[in-house]
Amino acid sequence: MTQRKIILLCILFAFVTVFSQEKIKQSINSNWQFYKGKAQTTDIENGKNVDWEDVNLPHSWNKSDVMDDQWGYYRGEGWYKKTVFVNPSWKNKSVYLYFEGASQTTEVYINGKKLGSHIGGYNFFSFPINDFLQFDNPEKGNQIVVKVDNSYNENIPPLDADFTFYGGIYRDVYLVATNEVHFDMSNKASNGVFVTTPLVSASSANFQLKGIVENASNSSKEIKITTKLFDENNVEIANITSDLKLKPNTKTEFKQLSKAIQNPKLWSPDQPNLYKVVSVILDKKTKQQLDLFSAPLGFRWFEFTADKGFFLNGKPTKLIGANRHQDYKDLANALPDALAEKDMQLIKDMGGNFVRVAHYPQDPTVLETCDRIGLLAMVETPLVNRITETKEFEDNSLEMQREMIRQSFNHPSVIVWAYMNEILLRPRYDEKSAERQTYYKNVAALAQKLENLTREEDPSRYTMLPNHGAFDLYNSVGLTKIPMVVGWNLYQGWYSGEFGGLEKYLEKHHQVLPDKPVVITEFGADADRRMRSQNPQKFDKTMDYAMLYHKHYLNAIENLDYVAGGTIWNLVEFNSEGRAESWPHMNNKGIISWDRIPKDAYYFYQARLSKKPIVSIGSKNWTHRSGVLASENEEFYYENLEVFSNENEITLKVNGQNLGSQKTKEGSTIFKVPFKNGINLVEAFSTSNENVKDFVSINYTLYAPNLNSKKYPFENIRISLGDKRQYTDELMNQNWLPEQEYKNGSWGYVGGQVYKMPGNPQIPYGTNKLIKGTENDPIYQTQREGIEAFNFDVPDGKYEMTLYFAELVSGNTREALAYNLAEKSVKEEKAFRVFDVLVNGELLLENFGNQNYLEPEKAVEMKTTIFVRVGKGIRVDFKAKTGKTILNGIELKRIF
Ligand code: GCB
Ligand code: CA
Repeated sequence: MTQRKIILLCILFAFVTVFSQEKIKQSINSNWQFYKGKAQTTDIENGKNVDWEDVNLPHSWNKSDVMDDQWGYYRGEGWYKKTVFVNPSWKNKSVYLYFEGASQTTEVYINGKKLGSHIGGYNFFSFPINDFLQFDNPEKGNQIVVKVDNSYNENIPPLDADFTFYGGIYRDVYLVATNEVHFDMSNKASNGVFVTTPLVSASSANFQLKGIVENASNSSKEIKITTKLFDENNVEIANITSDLKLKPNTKTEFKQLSKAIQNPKLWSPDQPNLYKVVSVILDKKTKQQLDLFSAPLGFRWFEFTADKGFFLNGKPTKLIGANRHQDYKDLANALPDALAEKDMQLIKDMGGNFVRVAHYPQDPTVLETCDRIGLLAMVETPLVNRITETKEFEDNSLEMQREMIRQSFNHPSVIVWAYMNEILLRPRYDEKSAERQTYYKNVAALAQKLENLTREEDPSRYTMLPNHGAFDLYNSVGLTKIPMVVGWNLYQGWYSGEFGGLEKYLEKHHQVLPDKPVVITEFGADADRRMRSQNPQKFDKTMDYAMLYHKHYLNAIENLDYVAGGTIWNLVEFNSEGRAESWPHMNNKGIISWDRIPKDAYYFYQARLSKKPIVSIGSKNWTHRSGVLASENEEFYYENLEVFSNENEITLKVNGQNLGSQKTKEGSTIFKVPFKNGINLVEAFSTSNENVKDFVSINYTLYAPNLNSKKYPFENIRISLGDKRQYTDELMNQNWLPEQEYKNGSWGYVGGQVYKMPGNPQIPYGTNKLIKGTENDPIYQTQREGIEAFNFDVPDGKYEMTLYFAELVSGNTREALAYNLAEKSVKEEKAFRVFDVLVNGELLLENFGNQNYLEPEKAVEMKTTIFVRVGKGIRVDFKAKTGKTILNGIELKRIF
């Protein structure tokens, strides 16, 4: 070997040792056995009386029972079992078993001995396992048994919330092995070293490390900790060393402060410049490298003010983004990391700069991604709606907050630690009772403890408490004074009042609490992507009403200087098993669907917030539509089509024809578009740059108002009774039209009223009850009561007609939903109705009603064929015998 080669090799070796001596981590996600149910630990260990199912992690046992027709989902025990084979060389290492999360209590056994347990469904946890492993018989391996339980527990938050408490080991699990001398692995599953930036300005900055080194060996050690800072090109910027003497079996604290770094590259959402902190423990005697710690470092400073909002690195910055729930269609909360990463990218691509990780800490990928792509973040512990006034509840709450802070400490994206969401929404005890007052005091006392703990754990960040819109209550209980920033979840124009109530509410905050910075931590409106209306109404759950809502809120957030920012509720649709909705079990306020398809509101925000040129045609995924012409002589059906864009002017082409150009205003412009029957190609582009464009093909079915039209020959039609919206059945891409009154030559109902459920003042018509036996709940949830007839003036021929019924009055009382304060539980009288249905004078259903087919809240669909002769058309008569007649939907199809 030449000398040059030797030098080269040495350099290579030095490089490799600096970067490769991190802890050994092995995920052990594959090939677990799972059993859902109660069991004895010994039976699980011996495999007796247990029907195993093969699963991989991440895993949840609530993937399907949260969406079925039964209320409730499995909340109980689940058992996992796996044999792990540890490297024989690990005998002289410290080995840990590390969980990124399991919901909600976990007990772990190894080789028949209890290893430990953890409380809480959303934080990481780990255990040292050396004393439990066997190394003598490597082929035998080590049996790990994990019992997870997601039962309700009055001492574990969250007690009650508008989301589903899925059970399972739903994040990654690892084995971790380190040398006996290592950075602390027993500090709440954090990485044992905490990085801060005591001084930061545009001209200079420094950083500090605080941590613990553990010596798990039986001999004393002399070590050197070398910490280096590298920039994005891996150029070394700073270097700190400390010498430590470690006694056998001890933990030793250390602290390092760097010199000032001149002109640091600052971290911000626009320029997420990340440095790398790398610390290495060196054995001074053997020169062996023992452990390595690494963390991202972003130099940034920030401030919340009560009059001018938020500042990042000295610049006024409006925080705008979204909340994120962690579940996904068909996966429950057990998502691959890539999907968590994708959600953050969706906020980024929308032009957002902020995420509220709510209502609980999430997968580590979330904050890793925020650091890297540039999103500011707030994270919170899941104390939601109410507390339990016990020492145990308090201890668990404080411990969760402590775990959260330590585990996510080294993420430059994090600027706020929060706790308690809408904690006064469902207080205990009678409103006027003395116990209620004591309860409020206890809530405030717990808040104060969480606040103190947070400030002590991390004085470098802000604290926040997000409340529901009951200003005076929170203020009088003291919850607006305790945190550094107050968050309000505001739904004016949705759950309550009008849009303008938002500004009034914020103005009140500003007047009464002139020194308290404010963020709108939630705002949103349900948007069922299957429902549209050209005349949207509050609470009709159409995509169109939600658009109006978001437009108002974004303007308010941008225009009010003292408002630091806002986070949309929610980035994504999420499961809330107990929700009665147009889409049962779902909260569809997400601006992206449960399977991550953006809705119009997403494109609207993108047009308003993104700096990239955007042109997006609205309602892109609504590809099959219907329209009723004013007369059969017309060629086109005119409908509004919105284009979202941050370009100045948009040109629209429909079926190759230029429809002209329109200026955009506040991120959008609405064209009145002539649609022909059949496929329409719509193209929109920026007038000044044709390459910034979008296109969509929309299949229109046009109906002539007269069903005997030669120009638009009748084929089929679907009508939802008691409804004002258009509905799309997603399975078949079929449209349902809103009802209309019968006119000669056309179709429609005769007589009756639109059904409206008592007890929910917000729903403009229909009900929100879950209708069993259908995926098309909205068709059944709306109804015409007391209907006398339904007519189709179709030409002669053979037809198939389907009638859709559901008894909406059940006599069951369901508790009003917690988050909807206007909703009341109403005890309904059980309905009793009997009626006949006649088709063209002949009895189709005799004495139809609750005593036979019409069971409460169940879909009843009935098909019949009709031969129409001598120009009589179809006349369906409904004749009441007892109670009122009903009809929920009707469909007609021509056979020949
Ligand atoms: C809220 C809650 C959130 C709910 C949301 C809603 O204020 O904080 O958990 O999901 O309202 O959609 O009702
Ligand atoms: Ca209906």
